[in-house]
Amino acid sequence: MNQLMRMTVLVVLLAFALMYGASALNSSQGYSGANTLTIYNWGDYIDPELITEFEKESGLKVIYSTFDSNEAMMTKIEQGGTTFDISVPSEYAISKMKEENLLLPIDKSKLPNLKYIDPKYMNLSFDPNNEYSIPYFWGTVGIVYNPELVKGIEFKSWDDLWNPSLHNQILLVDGAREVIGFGLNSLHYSLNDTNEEHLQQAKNKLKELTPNVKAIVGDEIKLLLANEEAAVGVVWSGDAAEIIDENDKLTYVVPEEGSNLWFDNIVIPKTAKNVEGAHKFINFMLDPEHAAQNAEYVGYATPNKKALELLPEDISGDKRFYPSPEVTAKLEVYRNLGKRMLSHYNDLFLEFKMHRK
Ligand code: N2P
Repeated sequence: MNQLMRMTVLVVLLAFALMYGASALNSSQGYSGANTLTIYNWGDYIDPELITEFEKESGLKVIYSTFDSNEAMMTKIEQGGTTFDISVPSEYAISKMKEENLLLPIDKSKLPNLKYIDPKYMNLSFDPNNEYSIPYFWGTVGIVYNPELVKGIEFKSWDDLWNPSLHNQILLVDGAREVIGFGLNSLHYSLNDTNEEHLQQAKNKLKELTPNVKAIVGDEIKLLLANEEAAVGVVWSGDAAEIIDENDKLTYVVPEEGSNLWFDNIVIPKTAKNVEGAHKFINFMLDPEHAAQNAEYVGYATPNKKALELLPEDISGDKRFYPSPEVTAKLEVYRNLGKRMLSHYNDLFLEFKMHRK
């Protein structure tokens, strides 16, 4: 080979390497453009058929990835290098992301289906006028349990989790606010408490729960409980609904000391490359037929009034998953406690997790 040919081969090889590198980057970091829509959602939080249908209807290719906590999602978006067009944070995370300038405003003129949302889920304090977020699902945190395996315990109170007969029988949702929150609630403190002494008390009380805790897990919590691998779980309401759907021996309660009421809304992160497509997707999910299909599939409570009418009565009338206003009035919504306090909650949760090892 003469020198010129060698050079040409080298240049061609280099060009291929660059092209390969760029496409690898595209798929791993969710680069999107006019023909794609990049969605970053909670695990098990959409009926996959709806994604296929949206792709057909819009002509967009959906690139889908999932997270299992608000904290993980926020860290990823804050770090940059992603191009998510859609995400679904909970209320305190929306408030924090707004503060950090991580969200784009929603253009409501592009959402004709917004009229189907029940006004009681609009204009909540974490996002006045829904400038940055549109209701997706709502729910509670509570205890799912198998009465056959817990010898008469009815789980009226969080304290029932500490019953010594539950040795190695409890699975916990892997969420810092959820676990520290029920620790605080069990002591009759608010789950937004920032008093250091109360937080230490909650952490110490949680440490005493350790012998009863079998594992702290993500979405696999549903399979484990439905298969009776453990008798009790601290879970989000819709996960409980799905578990009970699989195994109707189990039931779900929200303890009487109080618990968390949460709202997950769809947002368009600042990283979006397809803002037009993001609005199309939000409007698609607001369609009552789609919202009903989605609620039936994932088990969570829909804020879409028209969709609720379309759901079978055994779902929409189930007070465990659509609690009455009297019950929800007693529950607390997480407040955005600020960056420092949130990382303190994360540290306390980590300490609790380490204590188990
Ligand atoms: C779905 C998780 C629900 C999120 N797997 C609760 N905010």
